[in-house]
Amino acid sequence: MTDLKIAGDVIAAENEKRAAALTTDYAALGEKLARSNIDIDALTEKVAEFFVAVPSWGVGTGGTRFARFPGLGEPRHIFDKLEDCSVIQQLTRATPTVSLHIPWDKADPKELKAKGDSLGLGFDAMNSNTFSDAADQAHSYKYGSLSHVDAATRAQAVEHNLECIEIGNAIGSKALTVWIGDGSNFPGQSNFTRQFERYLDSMRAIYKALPDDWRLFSEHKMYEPAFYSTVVQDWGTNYLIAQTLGDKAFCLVDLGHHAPNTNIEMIVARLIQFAKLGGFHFNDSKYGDDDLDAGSVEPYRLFLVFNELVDAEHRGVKGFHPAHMIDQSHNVTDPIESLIASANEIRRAYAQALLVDRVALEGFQESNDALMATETLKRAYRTDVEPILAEARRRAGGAIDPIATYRSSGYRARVASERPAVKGGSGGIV
Ligand SMILES: [Mn+2]
Repeated sequence: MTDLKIAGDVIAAENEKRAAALTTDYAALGEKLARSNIDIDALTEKVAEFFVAVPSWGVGTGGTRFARFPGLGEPRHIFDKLEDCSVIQQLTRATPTVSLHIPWDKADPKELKAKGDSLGLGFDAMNSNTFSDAADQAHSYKYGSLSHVDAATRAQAVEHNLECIEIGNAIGSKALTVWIGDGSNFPGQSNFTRQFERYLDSMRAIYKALPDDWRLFSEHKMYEPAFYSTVVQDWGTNYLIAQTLGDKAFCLVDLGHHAPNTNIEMIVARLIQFAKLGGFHFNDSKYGDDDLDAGSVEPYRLFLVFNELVDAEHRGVKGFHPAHMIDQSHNVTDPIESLIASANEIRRAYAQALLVDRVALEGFQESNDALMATETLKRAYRTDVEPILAEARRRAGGAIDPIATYRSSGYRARVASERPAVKGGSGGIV
């Protein structure tokens, strides 16, 4: 029996208010799509089967290096975080798994598994943390972790990743994501070649410990916390890592980890072509690694990324099953609302990409009809697919309007009374 945090009658009452309008809108859209020989129900089924993992660290209020302004009823530990994640899943039915970050979420794996089971949640990729020092660790990561000049520090960082695999194994995870903050702040501070060689050696040790049915994701990021050079700075380096390590190693693309104006959808296409796309951290950005909500600034870019994913799906690319995860920092919103909205935006981009007439597009590409090719994409993007998204949620037992339903449930006020307020002030990106 799943322990549901939002009362079923709240969802039913909220859905009741919107059911008739949804039926009308869904029928109208169905009629419109039928004129293009698209079966709306088949589309709704596909959308309903598209899932994205929620990051455990996303349900707490984030911050910047300047300050953090906590919200009400912030989760105190991983078990509170899992409850918040279950609310997102209950209302959207798009987020049945949670991605954990160790040591932040460290707890007895049996208790983690039991809590996940009770809430109807599974576990997605594990995330290691060697970009900050844990309270009791012997060697500091101030000057790096997996690529540190000191062998004992590297060994400690490798050991931590092995522990993440062990915990993940006990709770049903099948992947490890490694992102490091290693790099340098001054020209000359580090030898690029030796530093990368040390990183590869450490990653080889982690790769060796990976269970057969696991995947290892390395995540690139252009800059920050190191501001002159970063060891895994871009998709080229990331590809070299995945290629060097072996078949179970893949590249993870965090949408916010590129220079502004980078053609991310093209990077995605390249990684798919060479079978090294491991998955995504969805978010949005304007300037850098802003960790803004997915689809909030550049929804068309999100659509173009999904256009590549659906193209690969359409072509039946062998072994294509990228992991979908959200990685955002919520500074000014209720994190649960941001994650609900983001999960919906991600599904929206997927639904729009499914609407692209791929036969027509290929024809326009082959005949050099640039205008009609781009119009083909725009036609799909301009379609208001909200009735499909809402219907997918409704059919799965979720909310037609998940944010309105969340607000009327009073969940935030309830947990605010149960969870003592956290002091703000200190910086910290989560
Ligand atoms: Mn990320």
